[in-house]
This record gives sequence, structure tokens and C-alpha cells, in this order.
Amino acid sequence: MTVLRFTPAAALLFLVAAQAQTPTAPTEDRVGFPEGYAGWNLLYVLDRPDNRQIRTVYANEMAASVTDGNQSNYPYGSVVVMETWSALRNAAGEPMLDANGRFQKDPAAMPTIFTMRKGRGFGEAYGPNRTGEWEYVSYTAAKTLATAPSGSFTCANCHLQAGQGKDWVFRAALRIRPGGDPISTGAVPSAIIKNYTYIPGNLTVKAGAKVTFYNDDVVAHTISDDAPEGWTSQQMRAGTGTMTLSFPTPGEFNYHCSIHPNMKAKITAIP
Ligand code: HEC
Ligand SMILES: [Cu+2]
Repeated sequence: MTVLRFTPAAALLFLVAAQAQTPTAPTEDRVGFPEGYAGWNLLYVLDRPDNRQIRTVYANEMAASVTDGNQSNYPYGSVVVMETWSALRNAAGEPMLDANGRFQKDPAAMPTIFTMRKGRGFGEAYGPNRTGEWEYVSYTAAKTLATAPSGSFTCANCHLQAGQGKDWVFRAALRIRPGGDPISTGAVPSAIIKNYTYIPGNLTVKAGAKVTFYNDDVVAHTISDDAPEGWTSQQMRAGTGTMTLSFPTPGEFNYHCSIHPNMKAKITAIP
């Protein structure tokens, strides 16, 4: 008589085998290289300090017709492109900022072109990683595949985080508005506003530095000089408003919010 015993070692083998299964993904490229994307509608430019990249995001006319980033009605045919580009760095490896406090593209680098397209019935092949009717591919500047459809489950799996409410598009709410509205600059924040608080409340910078504020609160705020007749910013929109201030000379800048006068903080510029 043989006794089949399910040993812990067998259980482990079974687990390993189950994990080794590759998640499903489309096998054919239905996204297509986005010819002429740099001339499309600019949605946002995000400086990514963690991986030292500039991410420039464009939308074709259909995707750009969705002006509210929380709307889930991107029409079929919508294409969103994110061009990722390494930032120019100094000898210490830190991004070199331009006159506006923004990262600059490294002219020696080549971009990668992340592309998502929505189509009727798209996305089914992703199975549990499906994000609505989007499919994903990334391309090199030479228009070859960087992430082929078969590997694009990684894209879908991560974009799940953006959620159905945004139709799995992460940052459409960062849309750059025409007319010089300084919201949504995508610059790296040196200070944020959260829960009616400027963070940090006491910031010390070197004279010559630029400080970018990011309004991460659910209501609008301003930055207003405490000095009588002092300068005041326009309202920074909830969630997306940004503001960059320069501190060319040493000194103290005490400021408050004109809407909530008890919000107070200070920036000290040292030589
Ligand atoms: C680890 C998570 C992750 C993976 C993997 C990923 N993305 Fe994204 N993607 C993001 C995030 C987060 C953003 C928003 C910009 C940012 O924060 O860098 C984004 C932005 C985008 C955008 C601009 C629209 C938007 O959502 O704001 C496109 C297009 C895009 N990704 C395509 C792709 C493609 C194609 C792949 C696979 C080749 C991919 N992504 C893989 C997280 C991911
Ligand atoms: Cu306020």
C-alpha cells in the first residue's frame, strides 16, 4: 500500500510553481507608436526627484477632451503618452535646476515613450490586472518596443492604484492650464500645505534659492507677506496648486494665508 503524504517541501514547490506563472497580457500591439505626440495637448510636466526624471505627459484630442481628471469617461481612441527623460545632473548626481527651479532634460539621454490607448473591449487579456479598456506599451525613441504587450501587465497592475474613478489615469488633474495659471507645475515641492498648515513651518534656505509650495490640502490657500501692504499670491488650488518663490538676498519672510489668517509660517534665507 502506498501512502501519499503532502510534505511541507511539496507544499513549497507547489507555491513556487504557482508564483512563477506569468500574469496574462495582450500578445499583439494595439496601442501603436504615437506619431507626433510632442505636438499634442500638454497635460503636465512632472519632475521626479526619486528617479531623477522629467515626465512630460501629452494627450491626443480625444483624451484631452476629458478636462476633469476625476472623470471616468475617456472616449474610445483616447491616447495618453508619457515621455520619460533623464534629468541633467551635476557632479554630485543631483538634478541641475533651470531658472524656474525645474529639472532640465539631459541632452545626452534618450526618452522612453510610455503609451496607453483606450479601445472598445481592450484590456481583457490582463485578467485580474485589467484597468478598464486601456492597453499599455512603451517604446524607445527609435520606435522599437521597450515594454512589449506581453510584458505590459506590469503597467496595468500598477495603474490599478489610480482607480476606476480616474479611469486609471494617475495625474490628469495636474493638467497645465493655458494662460500662465501657475497651478500644476509639477516642480519638486520644498514646502507643502496640508490640513491648514504650512509644512515646514520654519524653513531655512540659502539666499538665491527657490522654494516651491504645493497645496496638498482640500481647500485653496494663499501665501501672503505679513508686512503691511505686503505681496500676496493668487489662490493656490486644492490638490494641484503650486507656487515658486525666489529668495535672492538673505532675510526673513514671514507669511500667512489671506483666507485663513491664523495660518502662519516663516522662511529664513541665510547667506
Ligand atoms: C510602479 C507603477 C507604474 C508602472 C509599472 C507603470 N506606471 Fe504609468 N504611471 C505611474 C504613475 C504613478 C504615473 C503618474 C506620474 C508619476 O507619478 O510618475 C504614471 C503615469 C503614466 C502615464 C501618464 C498618464 C497618467 O496616468 O498620469 C502613462 C501614459 C503611463 N503611465 C503609461 C504606462 C505604461 C505604458 C506602463 C508600462 C510600460 C506604465 N505606465 C507602467 C505608475 C506606473
Ligand atoms: Cu488658507
